[in-house]
Amino acid sequence: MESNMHPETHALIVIDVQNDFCPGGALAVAGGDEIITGINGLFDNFQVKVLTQDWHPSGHSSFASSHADKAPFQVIDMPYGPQVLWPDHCVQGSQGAAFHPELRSDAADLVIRKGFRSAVDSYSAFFENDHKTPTGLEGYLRTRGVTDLWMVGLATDFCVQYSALDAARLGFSTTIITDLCRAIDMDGSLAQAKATLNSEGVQFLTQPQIL
Ligand code: VGL
Ligand code: ZN
Repeated sequence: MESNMHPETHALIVIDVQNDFCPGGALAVAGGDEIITGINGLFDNFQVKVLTQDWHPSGHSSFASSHADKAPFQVIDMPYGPQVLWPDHCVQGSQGAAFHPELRSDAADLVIRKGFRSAVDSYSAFFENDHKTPTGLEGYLRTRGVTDLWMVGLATDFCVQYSALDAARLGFSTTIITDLCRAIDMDGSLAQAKATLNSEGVQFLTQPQIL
């Protein structure tokens, strides 16, 4: 066992490192592929490894194309609150929904899919955007005795942020490894995310600080 191996109470949570969020993809995040080598290295330091996968049916309600006269990145009111509309992305079974081919996805213990209900989006790995419907990840982590989460992936200001906020609120000690994330950053969303995460007790570290 490596000397810098985390205990089995710690989990690495890799958020949405999928083709559509990487350069060339339908909802590309700038530099999204730059984090993959670092994430691959981290798999060797964690005994609990979870990947999330954004996994939408075609015609999903978060797609601008599902709404008349709406364009990507506009915001609409859904029954559960405001919802940003996105280009069609991560359609179930598509190449865009697949993990980036360089990600060591075979190393994962669990792949948790989210956003598969047509009427509600799911940014967080724990709850859908109604903040009520669970994905099941909390139960998985608790039954494995996990208490501390280390989060990396895409995008810092959307799925990473909402996953980390829910994790902290559920009582997990939660750290975002900032240099192994990349942001969409629309209308100041990254600065807003950092402020909210700080106020909810989520910690920020960089990969060199944890190795
Ligand atoms: C994400 C927008 C839409 C993400 C997923 O992974 O951050 N963002 N779906
Ligand atoms: Zn999505």
